[in-house]
Amino acid sequence: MAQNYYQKDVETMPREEMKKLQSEKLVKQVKHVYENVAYYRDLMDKKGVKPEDIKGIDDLHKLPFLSKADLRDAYPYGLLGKPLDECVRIHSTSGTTGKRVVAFYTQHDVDLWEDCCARAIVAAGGSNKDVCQVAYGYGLFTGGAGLHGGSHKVGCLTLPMSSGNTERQIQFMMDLNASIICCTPSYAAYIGESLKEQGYKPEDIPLKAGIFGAEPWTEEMRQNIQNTLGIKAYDIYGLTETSGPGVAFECSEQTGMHVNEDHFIAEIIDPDTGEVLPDGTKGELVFTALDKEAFPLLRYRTRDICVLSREKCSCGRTLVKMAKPMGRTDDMLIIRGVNVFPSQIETVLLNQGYQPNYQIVVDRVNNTDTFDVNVEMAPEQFTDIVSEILAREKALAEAMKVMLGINPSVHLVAPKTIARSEGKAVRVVDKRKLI
Ligand code: DLL
Repeated sequence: MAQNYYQKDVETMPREEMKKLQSEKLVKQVKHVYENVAYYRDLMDKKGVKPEDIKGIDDLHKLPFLSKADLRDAYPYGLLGKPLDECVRIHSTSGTTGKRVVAFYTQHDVDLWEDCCARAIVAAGGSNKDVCQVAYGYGLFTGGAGLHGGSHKVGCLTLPMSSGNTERQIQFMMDLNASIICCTPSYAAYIGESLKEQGYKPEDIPLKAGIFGAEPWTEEMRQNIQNTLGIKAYDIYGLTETSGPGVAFECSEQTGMHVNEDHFIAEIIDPDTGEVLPDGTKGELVFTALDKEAFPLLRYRTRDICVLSREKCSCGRTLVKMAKPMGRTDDMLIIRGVNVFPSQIETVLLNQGYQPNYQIVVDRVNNTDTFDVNVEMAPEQFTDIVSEILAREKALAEAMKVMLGINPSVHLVAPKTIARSEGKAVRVVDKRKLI
C-alpha cells in the first residue's frame, strides 16, 4: 500500500537524527521551563538538578517527574511558561478522575498540535479529497478542536458536527458523503448501531476510515466497528496536558500508535519506583513535551499503563510505537482483592457475541465487595424467556470468571436500556467509598 505522510522528513527520520533533534530541543526546553515556570524550577532545585546538567536525552532521567497532583497544586496558572497575553486558547480535560486540568496554548502550540492531528488523518488515508466529520465534542474538550484543526491542515472538507444528535450525524454523513469520521470508539459503535437499525449496510455508508480515541477500546471493538461501518478504524491517543489528541496515532499497520517523537519524548517507568524501564516492558507512560511553550510539561506521568516498541514498521515511519493503553494506574478496580480492568470485561462480551454496551457496578455490602455487570442484549438477541436469560447470564459469568479469576453477577438487560454516551462511556459505577 502506498504510504502517505503529512511531514515525511520527521515521520521517517533515522533514529540517530531523531535522538539528536530531541536532545537539542530538550536542552532548550529545560532552560525555558527553569527560567519561566517557578513551580518546576522548585522541583528541579529540590532534586539538585540545574539546566546545565541536561545535555541531551540521555540526561532526561535526572529531571523530576510532574504528576496530576502537581497540576492540581499549581492550578490554574502555576505551570504557565508564557505570559497570558501570549496565550490564545484554553482547553480542559473531561477528567477520567479527579479535578479538571486546565491547559494553555500559544498560537505556536496550537499550530504544532494541529500538525500532529494532521499526521494522524493522513496516516488514515486522508487528503483534500475527503470529507472529514468531526464528531468529538467541541468546547473545552480537546477532541473536537484538535481533529478539526488537523482536518483543516490536511485540506479535508471539514464537517464540525461535535458529538451528539445522532440522527443529524447520520443525515449529514449520508447526504454529504463523509469519508472520514473522528469520534470516541463508543460513539462510533453507537452510530454504527443506529445506521444498522435504519437499514443501512456497510456498503451503503460513504465512510472509509475512522480516527477513534480518548478512551480505552479493544481489538474486538475495532473489528466490530470496522464491520458495521465498513471502514478501517484507527486509534489516536493524547491527553489535555500534552495539548490533546495526536501525541500518537496509528498507521496502516494498525498495530499500535506512532508517537510524534519530534514533539514528545515517551518513557515507560515503574509506577512504584519511578525507575525507567526498557522498551517492551509494561509500565506507566511518561511524556516530555519538547516544543510546548504555554504549558510545557517535563516528564509528566500519565497514569496510563503501556508498552513501547521500536520494531520496524511496514509503513516506513521510524517513530516509536505505543501499544493501546492497557488500563491506568488508577482505573484498575480491585474487587475482592482481584485486579479487574473494564477492558477485560469488554473482551469477554465481544468474544461472546455481545455489543460493548455494559456497566460494571461495584459495591460493598457486609464488608464484602459485590460485583455486578449489566449487559445489554442487542435487539436480535432479545428474549423474555426467563430460563433462557438465566442460562445466558450463567454462561457470561463463567466466561468472565475464566478471564478475571472472580465471579461477577451478570444481568442481561433489554436493548437500549444502558445510557449511551456521546463522549466517554461510563463503564464503572463504584459505590464503595474506599478512600
Ligand atoms: O481524551 C484527548 C483525546 C481526544 C485523545 C480525542 C484522543 C482523541 P483527556 O480528556 O485529557 O484527553 O483524557 C486523556 O484518556 O490519559 C487516557 O487514559 C485516555 N485515552 C486517550 N486516548 C486514548 C486511547 C483526551 N486511544 C486520557 N486509548 C488518557 C485509550 C485513551 N485511552
